[in-house]
Amino acid sequence: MFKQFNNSLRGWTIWRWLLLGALGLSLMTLPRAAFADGPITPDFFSMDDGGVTLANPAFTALARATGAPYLRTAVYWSAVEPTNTTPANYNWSLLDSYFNRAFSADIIPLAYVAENPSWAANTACGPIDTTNETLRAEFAEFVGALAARYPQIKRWGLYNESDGSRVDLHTGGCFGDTVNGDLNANGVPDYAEYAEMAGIARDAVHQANPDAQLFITVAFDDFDIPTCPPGYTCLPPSHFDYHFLPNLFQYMAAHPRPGGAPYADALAFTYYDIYGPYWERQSSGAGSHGIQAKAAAIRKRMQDAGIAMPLLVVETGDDSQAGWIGADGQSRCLAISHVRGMASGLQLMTWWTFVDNPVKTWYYGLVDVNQNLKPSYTAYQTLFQQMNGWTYSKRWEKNKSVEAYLFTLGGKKKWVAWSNRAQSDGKSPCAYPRKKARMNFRAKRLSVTDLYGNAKIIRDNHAGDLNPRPGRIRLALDGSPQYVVVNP
Ligand SMILES: [Ca+2]
Ligand SMILES: [Ca+2]
Ligand SMILES: [Ca+2]
Repeated sequence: MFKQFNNSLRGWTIWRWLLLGALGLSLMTLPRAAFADGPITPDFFSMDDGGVTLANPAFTALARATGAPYLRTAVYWSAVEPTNTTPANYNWSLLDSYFNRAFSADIIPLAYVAENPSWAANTACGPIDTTNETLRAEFAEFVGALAARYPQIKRWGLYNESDGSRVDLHTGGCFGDTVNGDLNANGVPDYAEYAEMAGIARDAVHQANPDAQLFITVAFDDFDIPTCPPGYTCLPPSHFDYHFLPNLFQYMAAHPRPGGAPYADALAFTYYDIYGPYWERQSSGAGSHGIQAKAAAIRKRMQDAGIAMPLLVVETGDDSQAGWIGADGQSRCLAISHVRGMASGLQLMTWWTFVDNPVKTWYYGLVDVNQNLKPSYTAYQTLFQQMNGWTYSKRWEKNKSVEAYLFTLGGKKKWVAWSNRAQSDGKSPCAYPRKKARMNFRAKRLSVTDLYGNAKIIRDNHAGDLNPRPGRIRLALDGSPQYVVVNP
């Protein structure tokens, strides 16, 4: 997260706001990269609980009505096992109560483990001593007990933004210490201990629930000054270690696990569009946009190390009260980032957060604290309804004019398209209204749904068709994605 976090605790959760033949000249069709197979399903859609959503039945109902089945929540080890004991004696009551609210509302917690108890580690956010077999067993016992107790939960995360380099900022993970890289002073680099803990947690999760998976998490942005890469703007309080992720991959590659088992089933990262232009400028980001460029940068590092893991996003969001974003800009960013993520083969994306946090002056929510729906709420519902069941096919671009993604379902073709004539001034490029552009379709009719779900039919050579040629329909685009079904 690019903003400084000063998370206070609330209970055991983190208060974490924590063409069809597109026609025209100078067209470029880009090849499909290594994408996830199959259609977009509800499993793709997640939002951040923020420590408040499941606590309130009205918020919970609103969250579920977006279509997204997941709410990301933290599980504090320190709250469940404040003193070392056995699972039968854990403090399950708060967690049970919070998770049962989710289950009864047909919501699945996207849960991640955080906050070490003081008996297990010398920091809440960093490593246990992974050279200590007893502590390894205690950690396995805890994670295994969680996975066994909540079999509905199919994805378990390990800390938040583990590459954090500052204990004091309390962002949920601090394995990226750049002072000596060894917060627990056991002579083992903390990135190696994160890998070890992932391996332990993965085994424990799989043993307790063969259907469940373990993901690891990094920010891999907002880099700190000691590790700041060339061309990146690193300003205080930036606090993520640029070297953590490549070090982690190299450790995993150099230390194969028994039987060739992976250290984790997936890698989660956080994404904020202000960082998109940096990733687009990297060689790995050539030809991709925003979140795609960051995914490509991570995949490049995995490839360099000789390992492979699916990717998911556990935070992406934009603040509707930021002057350069606004309510409509937030909606545009939501749709653009998600569709780009679908085209990148991400397993899941999490909108951060579902509810505003005015205490922190964070207005990333789809709803405000009074349960009023923001325009972005409708944009999310529309995105879900439009994309659920559709399979990504290809991207189509008209250089400096159109950015469009083709999805298919039952022989039908749906484009999600917007103008790519964006400004670039160091802010979130996804938010801008963008200059007008046009896209041509070989069609007799188009069903066009706007960002907020307003639908219309455009017939060849009738109102809305900007192309007088029969059999061709030309549609006006701007910065707001439109969902276009060809000959519906
Ligand atoms: Ca124990
Ligand atoms: Ca260490
Ligand atoms: Ca026409």
